[in-house]
Amino acid sequence: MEPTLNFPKDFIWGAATSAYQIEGAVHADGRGESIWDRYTHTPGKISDGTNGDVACDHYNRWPEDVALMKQMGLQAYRFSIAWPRILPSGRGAVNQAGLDFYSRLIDGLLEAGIAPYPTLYHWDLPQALEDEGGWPSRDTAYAFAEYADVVTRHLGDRIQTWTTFNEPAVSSWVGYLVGRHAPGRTNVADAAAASHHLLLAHGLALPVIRNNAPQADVGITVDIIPFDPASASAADRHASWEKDALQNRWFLDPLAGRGFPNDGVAALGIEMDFVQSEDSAIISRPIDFIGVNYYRRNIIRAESATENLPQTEFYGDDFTEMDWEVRATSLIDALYQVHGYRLSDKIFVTENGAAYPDELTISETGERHVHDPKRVNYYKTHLAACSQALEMGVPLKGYFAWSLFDNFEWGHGYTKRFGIVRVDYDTQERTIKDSGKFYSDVIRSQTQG
Ligand code: IFM
Repeated sequence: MEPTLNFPKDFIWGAATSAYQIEGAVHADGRGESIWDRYTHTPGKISDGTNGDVACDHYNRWPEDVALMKQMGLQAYRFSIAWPRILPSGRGAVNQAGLDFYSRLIDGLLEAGIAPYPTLYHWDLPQALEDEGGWPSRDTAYAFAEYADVVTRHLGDRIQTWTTFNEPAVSSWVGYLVGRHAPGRTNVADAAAASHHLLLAHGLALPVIRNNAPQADVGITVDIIPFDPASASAADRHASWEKDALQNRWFLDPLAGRGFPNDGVAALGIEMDFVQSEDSAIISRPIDFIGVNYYRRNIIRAESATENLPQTEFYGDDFTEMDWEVRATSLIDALYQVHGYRLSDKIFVTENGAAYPDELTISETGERHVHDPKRVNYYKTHLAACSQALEMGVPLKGYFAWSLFDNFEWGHGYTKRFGIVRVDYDTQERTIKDSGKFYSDVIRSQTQG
């Protein structure tokens, strides 16, 4: 039986991308170098040896891309602004050509009847700021507030929803602890300091954005991974809780004014001497919405399992190409966890989607198709979970598919396709996949009549 979807008529239906993953044109019109330019051009960092130099060439093809969004019936487009296009050296001299690009894009979206949902930071720190210490340095938080000021002063009049950061957990832990993302550092104290300064930057930017764009909602997007203990043993529950502390509560607790969770701090085992007394009040300034990115849950088994119970919780048999379990019910858990903080009465799913190795087929009559039944099913089940979460009282206001396009998937290069629109990287041809058509049908059925 098909799951029923029951969304309110004013629910926002969108799709998401980010600057470095789609724009290309990394040397155009005065753009400065970002940490991702430096990282991708360092041999051995990206699995297929590629980079975002050209990506989906969205910088040049945006009019065609906006037309495609309109054709698909999207109501909102979540994209990110590349800091190095606006302030090539991170702070100081403003690059008007960079602002003009986003201004044209925003005008184009508005003319097409699509609401622009810009994010100020989706991981592409100007390299000049990394050279001065990057996110582990407190100065970077103040530089971000200056950048937010420039952007919202110039573009703020046409935007109703600003997001400060996308997934600070990834910037901190993957960029500065695991080193699998730019800038590729591997130091726990640096990573923790980075996480704090990302949150501080968010808090510092809030009044700046509100001042420049008083009409707009301002919020932040976190990536939530629900962790389930492998058994009911104390060891597994403790291990699972610790993961939750560092991935989820590490960001939600400070936003709620509670500071970093004690169990997370204990797990890291470092001095948190970069936290100043006034910071908590800054970080927990009120927000108008919270964005949740959800892809998967993880089952946690304690490492020292000597006193452990037999495993009772197991993964299902459905995984995406990222090796992430397909589990729509855990999206409800993620939304519930965030809702429990009562950070705001508006929650958006700002990313949700799946990578699969789909193929382009061309029919005898020359029609291009991408049949991606697994991705269709992913959206079907996860949208049903959203509908259920709404029924259960989660104030969900919108959903953004990740991603509008196949694009540069960070350390995986172009080997993982998340798009509901296929991109042929040789010709830059776009083809709406079956999942894109399915999503359009959902939008139509939920908004009309
Ligand atoms: O591609 C990324 C995106 O940039 C941030 N959230 C997760 C996606 C899939 O890995």
